[in-house]
Order: sequence, then C-alpha cells, then structure tokens
Amino acid sequence: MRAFYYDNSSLDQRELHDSGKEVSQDYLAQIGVLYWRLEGENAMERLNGIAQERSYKNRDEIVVSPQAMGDIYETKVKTFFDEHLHEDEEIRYILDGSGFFDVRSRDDEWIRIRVEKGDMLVLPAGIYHRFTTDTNNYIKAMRLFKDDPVWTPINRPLADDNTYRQAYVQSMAAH
Ligand code: KMT
Ligand code: NI
Repeated sequence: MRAFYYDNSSLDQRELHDSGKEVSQDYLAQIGVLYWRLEGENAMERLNGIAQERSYKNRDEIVVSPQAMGDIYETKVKTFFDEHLHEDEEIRYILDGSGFFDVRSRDDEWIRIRVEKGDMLVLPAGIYHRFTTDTNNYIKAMRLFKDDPVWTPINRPLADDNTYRQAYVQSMAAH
C-alpha cells in the first residue's frame, strides 16, 4: 500500500497520477480508512481474526479484468470510477494483481491508495470514493461484509443528504 495525493492530470484513470505528496497511514485512519498488510503463512489466520473482531461474517471474490468480464470490462471500470459512497463499509482483501482506491481527504482532495496482493483495506460507510484498475488491468479481491451486502453505489452529489453521509461528516467534525 502506498497513499498519495492524486495529481488531477487528464491522463487515463489507470495511470499512477502521483503528485509526489505522500499521505500517511495515520492520516488515513483519521478519515476512517483502515489498512492491514496481511502476507505470509499466517495471512489467512490474521484475516479471519479481523473478520471475527469486526463481525464480517460473509465473503466472496471478484476478478476485475477483461478476461473475466469480457465486453463489459471498460464500462465496469468507468462505473467503479464514478464518485460514490455506500451505507456499509467497503472491505477488500487483495488476493492478486493491483489497483487504486481513491478517497476524499478532509479538504475534499483525492487521495490515491495503491493496493496490491496482501493488502486489506476498509473504507468507512459514508466516505466518497472510487476505484480503478491500473494499467495491468487485473485485480482479484475478496469482498467481506457483515450481513447481506449493501453495495449500492450512491453517486455524488445525490448522496450529500444521505443519513450515512451526514453521520460520517459529523464523525469527522468531532475530531
Ligand atoms: C468496488 O466496489 O469498487 C469494487 O468491488 C471494485 C473491485 S474490488 C478491488
Ligand atoms: Ni464503492
């Protein structure tokens, strides 16, 4: 994992877009974004431990690639990259490949989080974010969820009035 401010250039979303301005894991935690590096022989055990502690009872796997998705790949990648939020946490454990989760900073700037195999990331409910594959066009991830997944993306600005959005904004203001 590496996090940095997005450079806002007009290049393809799958390029690195590295502004050179780093973002610390501590800052990510302040905006509710949690990260674990889970690799090696006890990776699954640690993952199961986190899942148990945080009541992530269910999981499935997704592959985002042209091979796995065929004709709809390009459309999917564009949809993932529309700024949105969810009413539940977005929990991803990267099993293979790599990609980018972009999240909004306190000042509403894009922070790009590069994830690769062995990275586990939790985005809080109500945070505005987006996802893209990188120029390798391949990521395989485990999606974890508490009960039935509520992954409905609610796009900005429609979501501004959403209860979960307002709760998230309130929790930020309290810090
Ligand atoms: C999402 O919600 O954006 C996704 O599931 C993207 C694939 S997970 C790396
Ligand atoms: Ni999302």
